[in-house]
Amino acid sequence: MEKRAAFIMKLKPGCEAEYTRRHNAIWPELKELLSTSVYDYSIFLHRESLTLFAFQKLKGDGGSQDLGTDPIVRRWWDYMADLMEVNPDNSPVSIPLEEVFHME
Ligand code: RM4
Repeated sequence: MEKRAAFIMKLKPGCEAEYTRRHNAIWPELKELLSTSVYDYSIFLHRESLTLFAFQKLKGDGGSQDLGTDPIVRRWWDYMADLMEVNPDNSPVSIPLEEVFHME
């Protein structure tokens, strides 16, 4: 059975354009690493609340937010920390969501 995950993150005010710009130029090495764990990965923005909604399908048990031990992800999180609400270690505050409906 296909595994899916979704979570929300928070953008800082005035950072919308830069967040999109940096993601449009995502590092190839990060994309390659993410692809080992997830696919069909999208992040949507709710502008009014600056809430980022992330959806991804899982190749195994973990998702993108479980890759924090990898130096590439650490470097990316440090790079993005000025744009987002983050934890003390610069990982983005990520709130997992519960799937309540799915239709193939
Ligand atoms: C997000 C956040 C996530 C990462 C994506 C690519 O802003 O840093 O952890 O998987 O970018």
